Amino acid sequence: MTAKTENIVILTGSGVSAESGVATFRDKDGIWAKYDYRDVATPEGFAANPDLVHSFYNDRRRKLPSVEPNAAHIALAELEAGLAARGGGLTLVTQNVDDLHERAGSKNILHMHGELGKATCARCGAVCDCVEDLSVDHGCSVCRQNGGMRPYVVWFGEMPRFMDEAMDAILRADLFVSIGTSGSVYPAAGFAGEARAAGVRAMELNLEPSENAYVFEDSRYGPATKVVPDWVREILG
Ligand code: BJW
Repeated sequence: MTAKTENIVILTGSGVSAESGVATFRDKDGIWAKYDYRDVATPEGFAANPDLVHSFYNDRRRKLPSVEPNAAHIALAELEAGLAARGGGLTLVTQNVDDLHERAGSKNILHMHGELGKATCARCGAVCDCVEDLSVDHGCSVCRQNGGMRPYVVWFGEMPRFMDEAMDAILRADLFVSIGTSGSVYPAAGFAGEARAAGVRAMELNLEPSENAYVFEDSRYGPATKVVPDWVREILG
């Protein structure tokens, strides 16, 4: 792409963290091959069996400190700094609940599906940092009630976070780039179409064509640790 690319919005999915050892969802060995999403990623599943849901997220939270950002996360942080240095900007909208973008140095991040490192109280709405295991006995440090704490993640049927901020950034962008996501979960999967409808160029970087590959004007296929740094070098020159 040769046209001006000073303001970029990037949407990332679990594929960007795959080479760090974080599981994707719909790949052959992905999370949904081991768990039924209705049991662990819906409000109904949580109401039916909160112990199972806490255990599912506790396991994933415990693994976080042992995984490291990879070359793709690092390249995206360098891109943000490089664009800022020449007067542009980058908004990183991530569906991922891990903290690898932060640890790589990205600053302007919107976690639209929440964060594993946080918990929220269903009774008072407080959001707090969470490094330890959660359980049904956990108390809220704000309202002091027990039993309402849940992972700060967005389950199916719940409204993703930062939608207004994400859409505003997309409509102001020169380029929208989707990285490491299958394009099967909405509203994130609809961002590329929204970008195109607003005249914003859209491209995807993924291991293979995503479900909405037809929407993108440009694409690079391969492992994120290869295609993302290569593309960032092109943009930053
Ligand atoms: C690599 C790689 C490497 C591998 N390098 N690439 C019918 C039609 C349309 C929509 C709906 C519908 N029925 C229901 C809906 C809405 C629903 C939805 O989209 N469902 C679809 C499944 C059909 N969406 C919702 O419910 C959302 N909310 C919503 O719509 O609110 C509005 C509303 C509310 C109330 C009433 C009415 C409307 C909420 C969605 C929440 C998603 N939550 C999850 C789990 C929670 C967080 C967690 O536990 O981590 O978020 S599901 C899971 O999927 C997770 C992910 O963020 C999300 C996306 O997955 P992702 O990241 O794309 O992973 P994969 O595995 O799918 O893909 C990985 C990709 O990487 C692949 O392409 C690989 O090739 C690639 N890859 N290795 C580069 N090395």
